[in-house]
Amino acid sequence: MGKYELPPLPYSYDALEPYIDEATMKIHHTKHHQAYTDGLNDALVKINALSHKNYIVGILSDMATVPENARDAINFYGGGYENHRTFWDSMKPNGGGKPGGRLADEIGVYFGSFDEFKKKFSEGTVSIQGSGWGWLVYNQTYAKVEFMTTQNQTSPWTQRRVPLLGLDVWEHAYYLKYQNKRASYVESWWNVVNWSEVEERFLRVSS
Ligand code: MN3
Repeated sequence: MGKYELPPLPYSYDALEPYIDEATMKIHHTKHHQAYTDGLNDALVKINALSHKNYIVGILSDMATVPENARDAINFYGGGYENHRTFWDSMKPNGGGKPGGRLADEIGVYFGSFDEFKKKFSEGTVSIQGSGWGWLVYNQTYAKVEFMTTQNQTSPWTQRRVPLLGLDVWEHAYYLKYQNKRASYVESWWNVVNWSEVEERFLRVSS
């Protein structure tokens, strides 16, 4: 595995306006995501990356194999690297609406309805103490979709869950436009969700 590089955004910095502003997107991508990417590369050097050739998702899925002195760093920077990659791909201009197909059925089965899912996701994510992420994940052991939150940059992969949709509620993700109003940010964010991408992810891991 070579060095990780900051993945390009699949749209322009102002593409998610007015829901997520250009300045926030630019800083979030070029400064914060870059810092996680750099931190991941540094952490991999420390553990001798040659012995950990898997893509970061494979490493996060099997943290017990990571030397203890680097586990926190891999969890944080590796999680941050991969979480943000998932996050950018989970959004698009003119997004929003609802999922269709088999994912819509699954959400109906496990959350009751799309509206109940949305309520659970929003409330659970808004109420994270401090920094973290809200997730729609796939639990491959029980073959079901679930909502979960993680603290800081911990990835669902470390808990044997496949991330399908993730929402970053670190203040750096919304403070410029929404200040302390995390709930307003979360409510706006639904307008940029890229459901077709989330559906594809679900189909890849659930069949
Ligand atoms: Mn972030």
